[in-house]
Amino acid sequence: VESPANQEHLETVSVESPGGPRGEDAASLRADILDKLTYYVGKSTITASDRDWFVATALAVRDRVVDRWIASTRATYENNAKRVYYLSLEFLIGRLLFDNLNNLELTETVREALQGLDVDLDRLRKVEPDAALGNGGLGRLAACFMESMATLSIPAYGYGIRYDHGLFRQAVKNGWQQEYPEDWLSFGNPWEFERPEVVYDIGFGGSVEAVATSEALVKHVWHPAETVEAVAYDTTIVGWHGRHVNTLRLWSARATDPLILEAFNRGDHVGAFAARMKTESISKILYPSDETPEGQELRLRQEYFFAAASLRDLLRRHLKAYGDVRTLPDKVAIQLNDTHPCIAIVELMRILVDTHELPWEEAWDIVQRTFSYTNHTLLPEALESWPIPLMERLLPRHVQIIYLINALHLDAARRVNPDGSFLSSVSVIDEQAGRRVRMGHLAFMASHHVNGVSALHTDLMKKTVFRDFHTLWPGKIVNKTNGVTFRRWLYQANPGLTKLLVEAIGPKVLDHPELLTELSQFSGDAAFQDKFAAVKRANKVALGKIIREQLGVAVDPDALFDIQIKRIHEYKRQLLNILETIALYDAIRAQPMRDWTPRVKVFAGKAAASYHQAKLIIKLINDVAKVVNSDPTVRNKLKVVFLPNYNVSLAESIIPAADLSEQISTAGMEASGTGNMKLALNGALTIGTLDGANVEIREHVGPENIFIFGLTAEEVEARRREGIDGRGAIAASPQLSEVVDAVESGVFSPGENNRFHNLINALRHHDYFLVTADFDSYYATQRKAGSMWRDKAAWWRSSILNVANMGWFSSDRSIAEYAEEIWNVPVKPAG
Ligand code: GL9
Repeated sequence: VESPANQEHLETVSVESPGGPRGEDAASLRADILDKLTYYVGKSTITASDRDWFVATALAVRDRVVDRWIASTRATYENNAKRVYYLSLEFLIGRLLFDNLNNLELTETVREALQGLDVDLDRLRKVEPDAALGNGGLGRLAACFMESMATLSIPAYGYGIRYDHGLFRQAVKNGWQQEYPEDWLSFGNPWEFERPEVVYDIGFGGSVEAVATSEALVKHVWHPAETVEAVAYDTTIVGWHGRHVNTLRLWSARATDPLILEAFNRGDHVGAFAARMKTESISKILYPSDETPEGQELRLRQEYFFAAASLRDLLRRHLKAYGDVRTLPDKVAIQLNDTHPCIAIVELMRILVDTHELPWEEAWDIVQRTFSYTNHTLLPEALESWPIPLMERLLPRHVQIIYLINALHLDAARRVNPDGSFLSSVSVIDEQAGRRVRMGHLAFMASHHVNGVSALHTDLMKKTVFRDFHTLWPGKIVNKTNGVTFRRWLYQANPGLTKLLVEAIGPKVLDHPELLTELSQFSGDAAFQDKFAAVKRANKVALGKIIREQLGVAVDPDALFDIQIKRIHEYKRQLLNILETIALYDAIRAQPMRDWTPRVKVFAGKAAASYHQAKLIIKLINDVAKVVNSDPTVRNKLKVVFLPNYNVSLAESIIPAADLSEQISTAGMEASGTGNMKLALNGALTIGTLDGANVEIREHVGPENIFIFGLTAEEVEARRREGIDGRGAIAASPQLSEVVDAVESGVFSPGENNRFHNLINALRHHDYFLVTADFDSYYATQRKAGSMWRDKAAWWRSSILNVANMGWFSSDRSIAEYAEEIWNVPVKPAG
């Protein structure tokens, strides 16, 4: 087994003790993998495909998780420990093989086991489909948090939906985005355990009956017209060193059989299945975050379905252990990931009042001591509200409860604020555009803590969306700056850098990322800089290979890799970046012999299917790429690439290869960002606005190691008050004028001059995202970054100092803060 290939891997990857914590040897793992291949997959070594080997390997690895899982669950039960429930409509997990292998410290053992079978682990790694049960940052945060909660030994459960189809697959045809259905389950999912015995009936529609009880009180009984079964599927979440294992429980919708049989027996064969399809559509697809009205009813069904099933499940567990709903807040913390799961608040009230017959005040007190809510955006279109008629039709009892919650809340608000000036602003019911239920308001009043996701975002929450709530409940809003799990985003994604860090600081850095600061002493050391630069170069060569395979474009690994990877959205301003690219292209063409810094501009990201402006930005990037990449005058100085189908796995390949990280949102609009953290952690310097967590990244890495430009959030607000016409800014900037002319005259769309009319028109007359206002400042700052790149010693020093000072952005730190200040549960530090 000591093949040269094996040696190579040992050199780049191994940061673990041989055989993992249990010292298991490769031979026994190999036997197990063969066993799975034969008796589970039903294949021989001769006929097995990579996918078969992947399944066999995953099952053998999963076996090594189960004992720890059972032990963790039992310990929680025996210690009567408080449990944390993380309710989220999105978990953007990605692949799990290396998460499990690395956290169990079995990567090298499995690699060796497979080598004995002539199978390459790195090939198997690539056949695992991404579990893309999320749209972007919010869903990926939930996945990082699950891993950190397991790492810190917090007894936590994630609850969500097992979508048959995750986020769409993006193809780029002729420069345009096209969406294709994603089918991650088509070859089965070896990580999950189906739990056919864990099933709940979830009701919809029907009527509410008021029954008089003996004490002249009224009891409400909801008679749903429709029921859907929620079936549980469990996935294990392994913490670092395999010390603790938690459960991610995802619900799948199933039509109840009697209904179908009845229709079928009536002879309505097609109709029987149509009804079934409608019911089961609840867990068919992940919803895009920016959506059209048509999907509203299905979305509300998804939210209630998963919230109700999760509550039933956690209450069953609680009652079995403690026999009393009144102890719920002592033993349970429920974190609401955005407003999507917030109907759970009303459902818990319904269960406590209608089923357990608790007095209203007592029930409300339990609710308020159990729930907490995370806000992830200030964008008005993302703050959910439901039309009352829709809610009355689907959840009639819940609407009654919401009215009563609101009436009591408004009474209290009136006592604090007798002139009643902000009653309409704090009401749960929005009377502006038809009557709607504001889920954010409901979440705020029902929670003991409400948190933002970066210092700036939390501050803006207090001043904007929740200003009046903040005066009613000062102290309820707290900040919990996001973080990312270093196990995935450093140790797995960048084994070369990880190895270097371990060599420099020692293996303890893997348990204590705050020790990364010890790297600072090497930041100016030429020998260390060389090693550090060599790791980055190797990662860039690897990304270059992907770029060539995907796009047929050759890129120079010694060029500056300038990277913007995230959802395509006007506020994230990919448009600003591509306009600056055009300006640079013009400048190089005007003076081709100047000493330009060679650059590769890398873009990747998906646009919501119905978001036309975002799709047009993708087209512009691709059209610019076509012109630039085929122009011999800029050869070796500028390349532009748009990598299709951005997902967690592609991010793992791009991030370790980044030199410059684009975090250029209009200030005040990006709640936090988490890609910004992953990139800086991997040694990319940030070019960014003072937005979201960029502000805190600057504080940690130091202002001399980050390129900040543009209007601040306050200046953005002031500028918008003056008007958002961009013509003045365009006229004042010769460079921007030239860029706008080029786009308008069809340089990038020969024969179709008006292709980008909508983009240019918005810049001129309605530049809400202030692209024109920030353009010159961005262009100048890009040139500063370009000249620093040429001073290699200065660049690597800064890059090393970025890595050294990013330890604080570990999601272990975020989760430890939630545990202490919000959930009131103990943590066991990693290691
Ligand atoms: C988001 C914010 O926009 C990000 O700035 C933030 O980092 C993440 C996680 O807190 O949450 N809120 C939000 O709705 N999305 C975010 O990324 N959008 C998607 O996930 C698509």
